[in-house]
Amino acid sequence: MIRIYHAPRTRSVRVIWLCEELAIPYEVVTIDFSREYRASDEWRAMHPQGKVPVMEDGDITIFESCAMIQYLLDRYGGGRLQPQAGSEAAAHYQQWCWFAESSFARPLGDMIHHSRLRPEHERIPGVVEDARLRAEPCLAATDQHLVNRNYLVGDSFSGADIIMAWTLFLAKMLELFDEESAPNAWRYLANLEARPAYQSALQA
Ligand SMILES: N[C@@H](CCC(=O)N[C@@H](CS)C(=O)NCC(=O)O)C(=O)O
Repeated sequence: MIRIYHAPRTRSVRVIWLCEELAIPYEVVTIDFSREYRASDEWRAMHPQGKVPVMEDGDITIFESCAMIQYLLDRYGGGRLQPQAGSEAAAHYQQWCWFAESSFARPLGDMIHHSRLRPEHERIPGVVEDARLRAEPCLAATDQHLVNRNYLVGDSFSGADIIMAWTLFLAKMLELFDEESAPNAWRYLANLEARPAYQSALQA
């Protein structure tokens, strides 16, 4: 059984969402997202940075949400929700997966740390402004790519959209864009958020 260590409104939603899309059984273990618990030896043994999510499948334990997405697609997807390995579409699929988490989500994480997660005395206001400037070109590139498109790659929904949706969710939460400033990203996110599998994942 796949076990997903989860905290509401975190990247574990990506993993639950994918399990729902693929209709594969999984179990959710909701963890205490407090700083104290995440710094505990118990949780550090699960995740080296004390973050969420973590996933187990039998003897396999994985941290990093995008690795979980790729593992689940490769192991249980049966060719669904990702292009054929080695194809041109797969190159773009990989590009958008990595862009969404390693380039776009990174400054958003800095903003969240220095405006919400850290205690006041550890926050550096300049980091928030710098991160906003780093996030803006990522948002613009995403919005531009989505002109006349419903999905990142080709005409079909894929794992890349699950990854990007959560990044855009964070950007929206941080009020980095709205319907006027990035209309294509806004429409794209609204369409993805309407998917029943996403709605189920939000209830976890
Ligand atoms: N690249 C990691 C990022 C994990 C991450 O930043 N998780 C957030 C919740 S969505 C977290 O645990 N934040 C707490 C912290 O950074 O201390 C992944 O995709 O799993």
